[in-house]
Amino acid sequence: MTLGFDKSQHPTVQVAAALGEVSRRHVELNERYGTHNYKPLPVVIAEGRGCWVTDVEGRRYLDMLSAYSALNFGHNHPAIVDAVRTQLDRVTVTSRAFFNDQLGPFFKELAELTGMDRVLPMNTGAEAVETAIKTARKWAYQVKGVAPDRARIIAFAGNFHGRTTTIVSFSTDPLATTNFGPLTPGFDVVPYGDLAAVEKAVTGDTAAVLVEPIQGEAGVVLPPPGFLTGLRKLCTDRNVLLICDEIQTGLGRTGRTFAFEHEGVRPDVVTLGKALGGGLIPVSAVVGIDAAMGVFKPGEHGSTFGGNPLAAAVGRKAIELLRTTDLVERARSLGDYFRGQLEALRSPIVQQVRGRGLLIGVQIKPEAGPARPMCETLLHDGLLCKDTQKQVIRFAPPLIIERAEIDWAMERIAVVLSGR
Ligand code: IF1
Repeated sequence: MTLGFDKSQHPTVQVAAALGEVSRRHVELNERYGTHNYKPLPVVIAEGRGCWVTDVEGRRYLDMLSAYSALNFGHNHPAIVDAVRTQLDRVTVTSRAFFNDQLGPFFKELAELTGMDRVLPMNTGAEAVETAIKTARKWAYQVKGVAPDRARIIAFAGNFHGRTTTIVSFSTDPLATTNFGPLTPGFDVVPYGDLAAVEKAVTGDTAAVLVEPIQGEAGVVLPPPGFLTGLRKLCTDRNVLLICDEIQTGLGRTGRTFAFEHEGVRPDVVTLGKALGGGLIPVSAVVGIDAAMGVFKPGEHGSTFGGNPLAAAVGRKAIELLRTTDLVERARSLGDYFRGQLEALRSPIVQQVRGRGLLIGVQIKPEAGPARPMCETLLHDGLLCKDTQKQVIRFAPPLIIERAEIDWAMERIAVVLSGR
């Protein structure tokens, strides 16, 4: 499969030039005026609708990344756009100094969707995780009786929970931590999936265990069966909060409304984000049991935009879509189909196909080289996906994807994974 240009000699700008003059100009602006904290694939997106996006040259691509699960409902879902348009004509930001007429219903509908008692609304995923950390610490001091400033939280190697200085303090990725010190103390990191290690790490000062039910950035890594169940029992027995970070796995992505449902586990606290904003605006939240969320008193935590009426209206529509359509079931059945198709390739360069629902990682054998050039080839063939951990191609299309679109993608994926 020739790409029509020898990308090995060119940085992103020249690669974009091969895609078109308008693309090149946009990439140049990014290169010149933007910080280089990303190395995007060379495509300049101008429009999106459903599972498809169009670049500045007018070329169409099937989006199989979904902005890392922010686009579970696809680009510009009509029902969500309508909800935004309606709210735009009413009021968008009020601050929490006052009540607004969207937030109470949003609280109720999100608490019921998650089976939790209370909601603390924020904007980004990292803000939700930071809020969950503060919740756990406050609960440890006020409820569990941990001595001041002694609370500890257990996290897992390979975790990704956001990019603030406190969150990267417990990252095991040197890219995330190097030169961002001094790091925040109070975290114990143990191997993902290792219950015995968690048991050993728990002390009287442990406030919480923070876990991704499936590790996304680590390369779509599933824990051993029963891991969440074991964590639940351990946390209950040792009076430790179980916090599930469902920012990427939640809201239908893995074929259940929340990934913790695969084991029938009920966490104490859940962080949500990404698709909660319907693919239009940043909406996140911490949802939890009264014992945890009840620790906050007025003035102890907040956010200018957290809980704004526009965000609440979008969140309500996202919840309504999850409840009234077959999106979650589609994620399960089409995810099983897609993973089955990938496994049926019996590709000589694939080490493993992993995932649940429409969160899929294809691990490429080291001898076949890194995954990025394969993503670039797929881009050239009209399919957007992204590599992670160098050797994994992540496929996470919007949950509205059709089987025929998966088949269309499989024709292109089969060529790239043929190893020829
Ligand atoms: C980027 C990764 C995925 C998350 C979980 C919290 C957050 C995320 C489980 C923070 C965010 C995003 C961040 C985005 C790329 C993407 C990502 F590659 F960075 F790791 F999905 F795997 N918890 N994940 O996955 O949410 O503050 O970003 O709203 O940084 O480029 P956020």
